[in-house]
Amino acid sequence: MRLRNTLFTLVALAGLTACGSTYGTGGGGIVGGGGGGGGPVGSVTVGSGIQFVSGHNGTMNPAVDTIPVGGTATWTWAGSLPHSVQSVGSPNFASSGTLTGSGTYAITFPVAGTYQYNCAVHGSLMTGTIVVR
Ligand SMILES: [Cu+2]
Repeated sequence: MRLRNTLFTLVALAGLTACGSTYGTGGGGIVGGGGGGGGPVGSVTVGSGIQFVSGHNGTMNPAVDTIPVGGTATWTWAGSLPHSVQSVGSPNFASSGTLTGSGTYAITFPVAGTYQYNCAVHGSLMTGTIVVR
């Protein structure tokens, strides 16, 4: 009995690992925007000026959000300027191009670490950090 339960656990974990991968080399890792079912999340407003603004603590450039391992960060565009989200260094993640005015981008972070990002249009003028722990 005990062995059987252990096997079940291992199989379940293997399943999670296979499906739970987020940022990879390609576009995998983008979690569909909007919605947002349970669980803690990072929430960042993109714009309306040249800034990322944390929805948690109001920090900007860098906007600093701390989320738990496995948490999701969501960026929501506002304002009339074009912006994007792109990682600085690895792992690689990026919104699909530059958006203006509205739209969202979300990604799940399964591994603890400090992830810096900026905007492809505004570079070092517009930065943020996601701390995952
Ligand atoms: Cu920008």
